[in-house]
Amino acid sequence: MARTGRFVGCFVGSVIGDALGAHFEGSWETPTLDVVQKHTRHYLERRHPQLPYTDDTAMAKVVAESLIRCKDFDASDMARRFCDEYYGDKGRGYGFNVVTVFERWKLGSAEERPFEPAKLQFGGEGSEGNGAAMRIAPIAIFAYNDWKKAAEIASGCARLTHSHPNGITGALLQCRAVFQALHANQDESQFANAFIDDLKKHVVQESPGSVYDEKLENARKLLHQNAPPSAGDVADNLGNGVRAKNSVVTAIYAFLHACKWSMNFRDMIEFAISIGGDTDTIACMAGAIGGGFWGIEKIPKMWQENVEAVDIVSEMAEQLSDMRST
Ligand code: R7I
Ligand code: MG
Ligand code: MG
Repeated sequence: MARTGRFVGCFVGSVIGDALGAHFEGSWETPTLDVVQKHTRHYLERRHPQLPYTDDTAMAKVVAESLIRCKDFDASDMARRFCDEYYGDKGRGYGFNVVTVFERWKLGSAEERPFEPAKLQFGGEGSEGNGAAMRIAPIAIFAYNDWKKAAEIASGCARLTHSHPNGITGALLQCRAVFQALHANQDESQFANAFIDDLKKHVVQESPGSVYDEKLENARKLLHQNAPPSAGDVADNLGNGVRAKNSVVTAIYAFLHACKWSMNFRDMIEFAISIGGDTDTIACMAGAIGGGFWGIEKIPKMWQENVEAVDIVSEMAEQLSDMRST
């Protein structure tokens, strides 16, 4: 498959996961797969008014715009753009606390001290929300041929809003998962172990004592089961919450689960949403990995038609990948 199809699939996959998953985000009751499919398949039948994306995509678009304009990571530029995006379009369902970072930037620190507001979050501990991980896809596309560069940008971009180590490592894990998916051999259907080993080698070993080691081992155990675990088992073992430690490995698992059990992009997104909790973000992150692996051709056309901004992010993915191609 042409590599462009993977880049476009990656960004589009993340937006589709976000928009389809948003309907169930934070539902009191976890939706059953049947209930999820009633929602998602409605958007496969015919054209509808487009489903809106949420903050996950709003922020990823900003990351892409800033990289395209600056041709590299520029913390002040990205902070200013996050701030402008939020104040221009507040109703996208942003995390409760990240808004404080935007407020402080607006008071004047975006240009001079872009990293300072994030350090004040949660009494100085920094946020460990999944907001840095959910917006990582454009970085993996931009630096797809250079992991060191991808990790450097992912870490800088994360620290703008999430200074807690779990927030940053979560973003790096998701970045490495997307990076791997963009490079993976399509014929490899049995690669779960190698995929997890790679994440440990490139990300977790760099952050000793991180909670992610245990999470990845839990994911490995689930993947070794003889029958597919239920979405409820996945939520119990890996989490489904808004903190990065409770959702990043969950999304990575959803992708590996789909590979192991011969599911396609559609099935993976529906399974990811049925895990419940932070459904837009888990499906968004799984969508970026799966979309990067299977490519745009394998993402249902009607979902592409029925989700907002798919055309915009497709164009961005092409631009980002062209910038550093060798
Ligand atoms: O991480 P963030 O951008 O939120 C992203 C989530 C996604 O699900 C989006 O779809 C959207 O719905 O929001 O925003 P933050 O406000 O930094 O973090 C999100 C939430 O995580 C916070 O509001 C807290 O509930 C929780 N959280 C923490 N709670 C206690 N202590 C994050 N870090 C901490 C912490 O250190
Ligand atoms: Mg959201
Ligand atoms: Mg969410």
